[in-house]
Amino acid sequence: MTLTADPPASASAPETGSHELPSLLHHSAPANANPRIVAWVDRMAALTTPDDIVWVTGSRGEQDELLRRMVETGTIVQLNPEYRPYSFLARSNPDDVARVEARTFICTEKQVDAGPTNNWVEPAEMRETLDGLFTGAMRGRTMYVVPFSMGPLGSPLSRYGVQLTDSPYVVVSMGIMTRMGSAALDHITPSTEWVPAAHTVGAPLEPGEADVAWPCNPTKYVSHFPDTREIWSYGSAYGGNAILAKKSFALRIASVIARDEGWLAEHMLLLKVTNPRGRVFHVAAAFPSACGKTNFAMLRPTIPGWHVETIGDDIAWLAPGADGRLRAINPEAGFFGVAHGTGASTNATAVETIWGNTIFTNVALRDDGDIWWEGLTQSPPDHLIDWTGHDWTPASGTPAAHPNSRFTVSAAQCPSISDDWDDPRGVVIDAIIFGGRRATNVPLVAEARDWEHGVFLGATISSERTAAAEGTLGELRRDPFAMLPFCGYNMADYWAHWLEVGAELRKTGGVPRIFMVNWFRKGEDGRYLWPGFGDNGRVLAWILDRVEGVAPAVSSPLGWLPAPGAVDLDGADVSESDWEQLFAIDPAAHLAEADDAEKFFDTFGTRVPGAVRAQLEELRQRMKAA
Ligand code: GTP
Ligand code: SPV
Ligand code: MN
Repeated sequence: MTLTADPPASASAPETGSHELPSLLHHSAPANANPRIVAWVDRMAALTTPDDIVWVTGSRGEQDELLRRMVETGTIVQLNPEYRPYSFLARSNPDDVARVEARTFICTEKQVDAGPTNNWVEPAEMRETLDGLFTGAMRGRTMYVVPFSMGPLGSPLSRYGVQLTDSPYVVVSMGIMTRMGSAALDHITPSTEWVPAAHTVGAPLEPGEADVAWPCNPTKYVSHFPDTREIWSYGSAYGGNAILAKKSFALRIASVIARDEGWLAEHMLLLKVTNPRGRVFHVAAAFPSACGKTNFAMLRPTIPGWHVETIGDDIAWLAPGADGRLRAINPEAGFFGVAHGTGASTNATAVETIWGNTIFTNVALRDDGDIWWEGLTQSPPDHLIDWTGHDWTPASGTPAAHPNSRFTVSAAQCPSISDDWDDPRGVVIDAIIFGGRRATNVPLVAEARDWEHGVFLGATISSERTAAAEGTLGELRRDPFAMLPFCGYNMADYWAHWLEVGAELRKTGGVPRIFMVNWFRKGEDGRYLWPGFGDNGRVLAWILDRVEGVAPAVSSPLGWLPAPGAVDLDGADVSESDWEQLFAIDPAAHLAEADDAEKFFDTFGTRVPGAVRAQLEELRQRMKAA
């Protein structure tokens, strides 16, 4: 394992001798702290000039104190403990409500290494910009030093990082989402690789200036330096923009580490399934943001005999194990789940998970001090305080909760959490599923013909844009492997890497089967053709019966489809004609999609692997023959 190069002294210059550190800042590091972390913290403190530095331990007392102070400053309100014990509501600045993809950058030396799907700025230029923005950015605030582990502490699959932040909200969120604090710091020995992640809300305070509830800056940068494995984030305190362990580290930087080391860092949920015969399977599934990963990870199958347990809901790290099989861990320790639309009929497990000890962001506040959002219950309360802090009634005509409102809660609190969810060896993956949100063309389920075809299916996912990121809702866009906003390098190289990992696994017979699903196909009347949610267990059952070799399938131009009667629809509210429409293939529409996929591939030029191009040609041939 290689060592991380010393992070630069400031964004732009390898050394910063010019800033004098107040002496109090020199002495705040724990005695056992890695000297390179201490040196980096000192340099960043000299750049950002906070009033104070706190090394976060992760203790309960520390969390209490942070929450208490945030209540005092109005950043959060405590919910009624009778209904929602030890839980809080944060209302963000209305201009800071989702990931900012247009402000997310991959700064490689050469633009082609970031690829056409990433925003790119030359590293030296980005360092100069960030250096300017970070100068004095923490004035009047506390800089928190947040050591964290992604993955179980001490697991060979885990990786470490240290985030600096001036947002106590982010500290508490990191405490839920990662293994954070002294225990993580203890694991970062002088020979341990660790990723520095600098974060500021970009809202320095003048002496005596009163703070606002949700400090942030209209200027935003979420910048990544894959070559030096650094993250710098400026101006936002929301979700993936600010909880840098999540998308910035565990996907964008980790995907680069994974490419170099022969594993995969993916936007995937992980679940464990026990079938009626008692056989256990583990499944990884990639769906774009707000397309049902949390729902599927917490699935309660409506068909009897099938039992699902949760391992992760957003990110999976998959690595070929010593036994030649693909093993996966959930690198996170919590869920940052979509609140809006989550209710007893769609995800009862999530509703049970958030009984208490939960931070809610941008949901509505009930008069009794509990929370509410559209979809939590069938009918809304008569009066609420909406996510912007204003009075709301059902007549208001605006959403009470923001469509990207979220809950932050520990994974261990989930009633369906699997007992192997934090197994340091990871779980063996039996099937990989790709999905998207498609009103047309894409069938409910299909099985890839082989790994190469599966990589092609992943590479050509398109999906309707959701509220998880800023942009035009519903717009159809390519979202290969659900990684469009999260791949830290050229997406075409990433496809090549997937092909290589498959070739490696094939040598040992450990290559998992690949499937694609689409819960969102609509009829001509605009209604969903598939009931979804718990009924998705019927599709999962067919997938795992395929893995076991007991489910019949028929060949189609798109791959293997369920043979008539192979999916158990007993008790499902699906008409025969809806079922037919869910699998209808219109060759002309697919040929048009193939042309669109080719245009997309062409934006990557010669980097697209030959095997992926060949799959496109084969698809065309099959569609023309259909
Ligand atoms: P990120 O956390 O943003 O990565 O998203 P996620 O994929 O975990 O999203 P989540 O599971 O929270 O999905 C949110 C949206 O998908 C909600 O609006 C759900 O109601 C909807 N959804 C989930 N499963 C289904 C389904 O089977 N059918 C339909 N129609 N909607 C679904
Ligand atoms: C996503 O957008 O895919 C999320 C939410 O999981 S965030 O952490 O904000 O990126
Ligand atoms: Mn996500």
